Amino acid sequence: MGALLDQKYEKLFSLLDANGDGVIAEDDFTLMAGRVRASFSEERAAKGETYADEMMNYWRALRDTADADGDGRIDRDEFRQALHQVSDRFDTLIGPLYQAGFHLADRDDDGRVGREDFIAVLVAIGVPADEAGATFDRLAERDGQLTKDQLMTAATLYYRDENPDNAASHLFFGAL
Ligand SMILES: [Ca+2]
Ligand SMILES: [Ca+2]
Repeated sequence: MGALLDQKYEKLFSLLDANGDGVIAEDDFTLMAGRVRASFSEERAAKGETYADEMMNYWRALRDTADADGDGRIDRDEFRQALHQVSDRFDTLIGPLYQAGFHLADRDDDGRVGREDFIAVLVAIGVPADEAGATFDRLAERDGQLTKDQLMTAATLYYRDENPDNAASHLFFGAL
């Protein structure tokens, strides 16, 4: 695996280790799911639930792939190896999480997401607001809206792509 993918997976690890204890475990996902729910009003409670459910599905896929000794904890090395495998099944294991995130941010269900709503979702999973805003600005159209296709393309590249030219995707979760 190349250095760029390693850097991106390291970034993901630091976000997913929400309680910062150096391993990824179910409590990290419970914590993040709670933050996402807390960040969005009643109006989006159902979408927040779906997003939290997809987060847990993602966790289970990681655990089933990575946690060879079954202790429920995934360290950095296990995570890197597992993510490589899980990424090969992006459409079924990871894609649904990003789709749920998009729908959560798409407040009026018109298939486009504005800047503030995009930032709110990324902030809820631990990305600083200024970096989330920069991500949006790199990905969105000039009219200030992001489509699901744009989001899914960037997400797919994040997990798989090693071409340094695709910086808008590589910097999805902020600086590497
Ligand atoms: Ca942790
Ligand atoms: Ca919208």
